[in-house]
Amino acid sequence: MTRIVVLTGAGISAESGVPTFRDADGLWEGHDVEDVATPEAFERDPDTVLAFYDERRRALASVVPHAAHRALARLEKAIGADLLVVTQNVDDLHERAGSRRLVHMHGELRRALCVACGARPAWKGDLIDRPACPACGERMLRPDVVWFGEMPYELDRIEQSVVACDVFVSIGTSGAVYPAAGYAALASAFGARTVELNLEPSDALIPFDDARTGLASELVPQWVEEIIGAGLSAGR
Ligand code: BV8
Repeated sequence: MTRIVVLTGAGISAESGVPTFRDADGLWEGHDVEDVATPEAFERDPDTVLAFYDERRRALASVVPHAAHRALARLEKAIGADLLVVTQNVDDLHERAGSRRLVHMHGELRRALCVACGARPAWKGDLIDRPACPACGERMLRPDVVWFGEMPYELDRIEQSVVACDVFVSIGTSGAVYPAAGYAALASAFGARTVELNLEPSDALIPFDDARTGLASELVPQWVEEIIGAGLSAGR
C-alpha cells in the first residue's frame, strides 16, 4: 500500500476565504508576527493577541471547506491509515470536510490552552473577556496555537510518518517556517517521491519530483483522482 503524507498550509484554505500569511493581503500584512504570534507578544500585550485570535476564530463561522479539503477527505476514505494529513493551519476546514487522520502541528483556533493547568478544551467563543477554564476554573486561557519559538505538536508522530512514507505532498505552503518546511527534504532523503501543489513554486530546500502550479481547488482533486485511479488499476 502506498503510504502518503500530505502537508498543508494557508494556501489550501485561501479559496475558502481564510487569508494566508504572506500573500498580498495576508494576515501578517496587518500585523507584525512579533506583535501577535510569539509568547513575548502575549506577555507584553495579551489583549492585542487575544483579540487577533478571537477575530480569526469568529471568521471561521463564515467560511466553508472547498474542493481541495473534500478531495483529501475522499482520499482518506479510499486509503484509510495509509494517509496522514499534517496541517500547519489552525482553521477547522479539514475536519469539516471529513478528514480524521489529521494533525494540527501548529494548534487550532477552536481550542484553548489553560496556562494554569495545561488543559486544552475545545473552544468556540472569545477569550478576550478571560473566561474560566472548564478544568481548573482559573481565568488564564490562551489560544491553543503554536507561536514562534514554541514547540509544535506531535513532532515524533509526524517525523515517523514522513520518514516512512512513499509519497510526500506539500499543498499551499510557502515553506517559510520550520520544522514543517524541512519535511519534504526529509521525506526525499528517505526515498519518498515529493509533490508540490501550490499557486507558485515555494522556496523549497530541494526541488520537488513533481511540482504543479495552480489553484488548490483544481490541483488537489485532480491529484487525488490520479492516486485513487492508480490504486484501483493496481487492483489494491
Ligand atoms: C520551533 C500558528 C523549536 C500561528 C504558525 C532559523 C532556521 C530554522 C528555524 C528557525 C530559524 N529562526 C527561527 C526558527 C524557528 C521558527 C521559524 O521557522 N521561523 C521562520 C520565520 C524562520 N519556527 C518556530 O518557532 C516553530 N517552533 O522551531 O520550535 C523546535 C522545533 C523543532 C524541534 C525542536 C524545537 C514554531 C513555528 C509555528 C509558528 N506558528 N502558525 C497562527 O496561525 O497565527 S506559523 C504559520 O506560518 C503557519 O502555521 C505556517 O507554518 C507558516 C507559513 O505559512 P503558510 O501556511 O505557508 O502560508 P503562507 O502565507 O506563508 O504561504 C501560502 C502559500 O500558499 C504560498 O506559497 C501561496 O503561493 C500559496 N497559495 C495561496 N493561495 C493558493 C495557494 N496555493 C494553492 N492554491 C491557492 N489558492
